[in-house]
Amino acid sequence: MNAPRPVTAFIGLGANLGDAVAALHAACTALEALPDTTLVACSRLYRSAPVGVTGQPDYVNAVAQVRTPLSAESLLTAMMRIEADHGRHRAYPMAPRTLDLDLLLYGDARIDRPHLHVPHPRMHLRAFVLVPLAELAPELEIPGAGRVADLLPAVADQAIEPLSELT
Ligand code: PH2
Ligand code: MG
Ligand code: MG
Repeated sequence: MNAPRPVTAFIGLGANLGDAVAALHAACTALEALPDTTLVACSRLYRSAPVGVTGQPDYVNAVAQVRTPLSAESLLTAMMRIEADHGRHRAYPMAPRTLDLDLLLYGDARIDRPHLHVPHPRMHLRAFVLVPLAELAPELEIPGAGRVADLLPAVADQAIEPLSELT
């Protein structure tokens, strides 16, 4: 049987509990270590105000681009293992987290399964996804939502800033 053809996927990284910067760096390293997977790029790290929840610490967010022969399901399973390795507990929906990895895009696939929705259904509404993604792929078309750079103005009111270059 032929080896599966590699796909370009984008993964959103976030954390707002514990050493978030260290968790995001470690997550990028762990993504690169996945079978036959290349970490093509990782955006800068950003500090962002929590979206959709109140009374939580700011998040650190980034986006990683990988090239992988793993299926979307296998990639998701591997991402959940990386979250668990970093002490992720699912206390309640939207609870502060030590590491959150979200599969944003898997090639140009549109996937709707109970635990896997690709493109991520809210990614085009969130500055903490679009701003780091625009650093890597401003011209990228999000299936069903539009071009990344064109979606930025609508989220310009959401607080987000790059962390110092030294982190
Ligand atoms: N993740 C959430 C909910 N809200 N807000 C920011 N700024 N960054 C996140 O990663 C984030 C969020 C649920 O996963
Ligand atoms: Mg998330
Ligand atoms: Mg998640």
